Amino acid sequence: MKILFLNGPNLNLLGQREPEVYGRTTLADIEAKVRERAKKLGADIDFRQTNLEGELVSWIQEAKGHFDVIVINAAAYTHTSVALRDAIAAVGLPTIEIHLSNVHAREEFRHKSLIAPVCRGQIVGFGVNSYVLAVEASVNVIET
Ligand code: CA2
Repeated sequence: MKILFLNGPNLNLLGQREPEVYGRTTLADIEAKVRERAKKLGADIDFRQTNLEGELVSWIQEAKGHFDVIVINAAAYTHTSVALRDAIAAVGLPTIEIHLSNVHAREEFRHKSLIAPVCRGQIVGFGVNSYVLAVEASVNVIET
């Protein structure tokens, strides 16, 4: 079982800026929690972050044949990127959309996800645990 975790723009700032919104946990802390859960469930993890939309598109395209599931926190690109949506649809790998915050309880522009219709499901609003829950959802998707 191989799961590709993709993180979009500004998530490298987690734990360093706006702790009142996003908490004090860093992306490295999140990765460690994901790896811990994945190890227990027997899954391999690749965990990446980029601020570049095109890099996310390339990573999604390259995932075919190498990963069973993609988990993506596309950050702000969630709400803007037709390119990401097209890449997810084109590659056809089961993809799970995640967010730390409950995007539906925030500004209206965050209520719309362009990638949601081409994803298997969404996990939003559980903070760091959204990532851990995504490991469990991925294993479930692979096994069923
Ligand atoms: O809740 C999430 O996980 C989001 O994907 C986070 C994005 C936001 O644009 C989405 O609407 C919801 C923002 C990530 C930026 O992270 C920062 C971390 C620290 C300081 C500033 C931004």
